[in-house]
Amino acid sequence: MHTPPRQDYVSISFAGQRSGSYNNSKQWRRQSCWRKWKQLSRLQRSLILFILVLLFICGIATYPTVTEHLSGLTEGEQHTESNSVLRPVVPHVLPEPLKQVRPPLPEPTSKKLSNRRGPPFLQNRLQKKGNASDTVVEDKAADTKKEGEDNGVISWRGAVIDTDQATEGTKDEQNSEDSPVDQKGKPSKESEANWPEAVRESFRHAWKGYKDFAWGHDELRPLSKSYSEWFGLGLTLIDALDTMWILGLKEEFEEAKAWVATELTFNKNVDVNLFESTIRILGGLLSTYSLTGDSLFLDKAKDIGSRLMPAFNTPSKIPYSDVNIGKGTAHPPRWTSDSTVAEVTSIQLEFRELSRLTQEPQYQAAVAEVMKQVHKLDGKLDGLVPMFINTNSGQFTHQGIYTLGARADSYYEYLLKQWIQGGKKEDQLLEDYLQAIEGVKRNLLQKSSPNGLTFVGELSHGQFSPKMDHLVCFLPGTLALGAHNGLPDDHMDLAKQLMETCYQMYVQMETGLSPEIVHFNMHEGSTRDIEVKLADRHNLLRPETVESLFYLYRFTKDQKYRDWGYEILQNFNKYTKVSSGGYTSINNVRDPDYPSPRDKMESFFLGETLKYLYLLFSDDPNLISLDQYVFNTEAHPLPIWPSTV
Ligand code: DMJ
Repeated sequence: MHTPPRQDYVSISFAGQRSGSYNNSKQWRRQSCWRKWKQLSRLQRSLILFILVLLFICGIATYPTVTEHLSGLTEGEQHTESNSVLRPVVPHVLPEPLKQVRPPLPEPTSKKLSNRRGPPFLQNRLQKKGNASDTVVEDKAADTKKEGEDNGVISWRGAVIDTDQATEGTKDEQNSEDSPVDQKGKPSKESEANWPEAVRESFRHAWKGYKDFAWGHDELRPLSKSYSEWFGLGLTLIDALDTMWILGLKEEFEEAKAWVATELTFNKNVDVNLFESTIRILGGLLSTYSLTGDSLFLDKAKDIGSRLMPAFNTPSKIPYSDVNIGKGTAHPPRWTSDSTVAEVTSIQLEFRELSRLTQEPQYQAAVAEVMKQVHKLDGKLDGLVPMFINTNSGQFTHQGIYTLGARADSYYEYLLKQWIQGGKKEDQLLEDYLQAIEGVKRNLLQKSSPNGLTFVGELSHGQFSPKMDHLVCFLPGTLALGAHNGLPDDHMDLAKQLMETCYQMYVQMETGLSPEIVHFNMHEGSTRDIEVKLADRHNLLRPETVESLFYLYRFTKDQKYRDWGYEILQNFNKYTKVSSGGYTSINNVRDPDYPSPRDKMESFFLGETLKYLYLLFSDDPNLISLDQYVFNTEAHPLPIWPSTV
């Protein structure tokens, strides 16, 4: 191989043009540049690349806001998820100022004054919460073109609105008698009575989008007025069935049921994720059967349940992550033979219930075997489990990392809930749960600075990281449920502390919506408790915080939990509602002017988030009594088994 002679000096002179007549065609220019580049020595090329990288880094460092916008846009393109509407302006529940005077709509050419509300100090609803109306958008017209061409314009509140609705906000501002905030700035009792109806309204709006643009498909893409497929099984429709039943939306329920009866088939050559299809589809069908008694749903549950069983045909009996429900074959992800610990240990409530209803023991036996093995495994830390498990060896892999967030979260939830489902008899489940909570306290629990928020961090090979996923916000609810079922009182104390933290993850953001992940400050002298990295600023309409608010309210009757839930609902309406129907995930919870819609409505927004909000606001404690039902991790209530003793 010929190696060019080494040059000990740097010369950035380019070789002269070769023969051949010059023409200014794109191709000629491309070839010419490439030839010149190749004529440079390696040192010259490295130097040029180094300078370019340096310039790039300087550019990034000098213009953080530019990079922020770029990041938001890029992410939005990659993930394409959902969006928001001009709703009647629902004033914040936050009571100051007593009477909110809203500024007029900004001129499209106005300069951006500020994007931030100042340091996110510890807030509560008695403090004034700045909102989108404090800010004036600079590049509204550009944004409008970019994202809203077909859907209207980006409103001054960051929501996407229809052009012909653009006066709705001012109309609503005039109707101050509709305000849910009374003279003292507290939610008035009268208005609070309307909160369940507000959730029903949100559901109807989400359903309208799904029905108009995504009917029978997995997920709505509300901005593009289309849909996305994951399994091709009408995921949102099935996930939402029991929510419609619980919310009393009879008409909507009946049309969805007709689709299940006539269109839904599982005889499809399609790979589905075992965990996701179990919690959303099997769980949704079982729950709807239990609420309605309609055998249609049980038949469908049996069908999908039996089609998922090949996942357990592995050397270790720890199931594969994916199953082809048409072919009856299963496999791990392409890149590994590992499964996720949370996934293989959070399908038990559903398969156990399927066995009980069908009197066919194989479903329960398969998932019980998984629990039995995980119970005995080495590699736990004080009851905390690693995130991966190998389907060949049945051993934990990637050991030494412990989290209550993604990939481990619902393992802990299902220990407690299986124990409750089975009538509190399975001691091993309870022991594992209690040990794990002690493990959380010993290894993952810390307080932030300056305000001492209690949070659950992560541990990686002995190193503590103050990172907490929004997913962890299921924990206050689970702890409270345990305490309600006779577990130690300090579980309830911890639940309350963590609930406050999860609320702060919302209220300290400029949109009042939580990011996907936060980092807590622990150093003395920190000026704020919560930091959010650029890549973590998205909100997927997740349910965990409102789920926990529901449990906390049910067990304590403390009004603040309802108020917090109502604030969150208002902010979903303000920043994620899409005028033509549906709600969207957003990329940036820190920018109320442009939260950057992702054009996707996850099925759990209807399956979980709105259901828990409705139950939080409902005055009927017997509407899905927590002494009769246990919610699966997708918010599908399954009956607690009647005692046979
Ligand atoms: C849902 O599918 C379930 O709640 C699951 O346990 C976690 N992820 C989503 C919601 O965030």
